[in-house]
Amino acid sequence: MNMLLSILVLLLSSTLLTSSLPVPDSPNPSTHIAYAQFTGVVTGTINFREDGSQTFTNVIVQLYSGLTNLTGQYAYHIHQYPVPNSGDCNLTGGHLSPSGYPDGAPCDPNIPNLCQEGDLSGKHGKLPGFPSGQILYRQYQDPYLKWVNPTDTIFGRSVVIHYPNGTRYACANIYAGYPE
Ligand SMILES: [Cu+2]
Repeated sequence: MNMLLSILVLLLSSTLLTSSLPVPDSPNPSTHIAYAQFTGVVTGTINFREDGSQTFTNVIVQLYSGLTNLTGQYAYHIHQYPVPNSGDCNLTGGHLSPSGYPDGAPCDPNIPNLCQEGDLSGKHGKLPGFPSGQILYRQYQDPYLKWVNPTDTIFGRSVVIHYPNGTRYACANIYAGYPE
């Protein structure tokens, strides 16, 4: 019993010791975090977070409802402009493309450097329709999204999800930080 107790004390103290040590931080902790929150015909969030070495952005797509065409594939992109107060997705301009590739230019996921930066589904695949009660989850790393330069950054843009026939279906602004 005494031995058990001393083991317990040892475990506890080592836990305390471990937790009181400074946590090593990455050399360049990222402040580049953003999200788009869908609250209309589509619900869910897309989170963007640049890694500490600033070489890629980690993207997490989590949708809860709205992609109701179960046999369809939904394209989605970062568009140039934020969604206006009217909520009209048609007023968000074309795709974010600092490299200058035009909308409609082919995007081969095997040659993503030739894709528009904002063409998320071109580079990483379209989103499938899914039944209610399920969650659609996608996670990937994208080295082409930019954060700093005002003409390149994803801050202040929007994400548009297109219906399988191509029409703009849902849109949400990209804001800094995490959703509340
Ligand atoms: Cu689009």
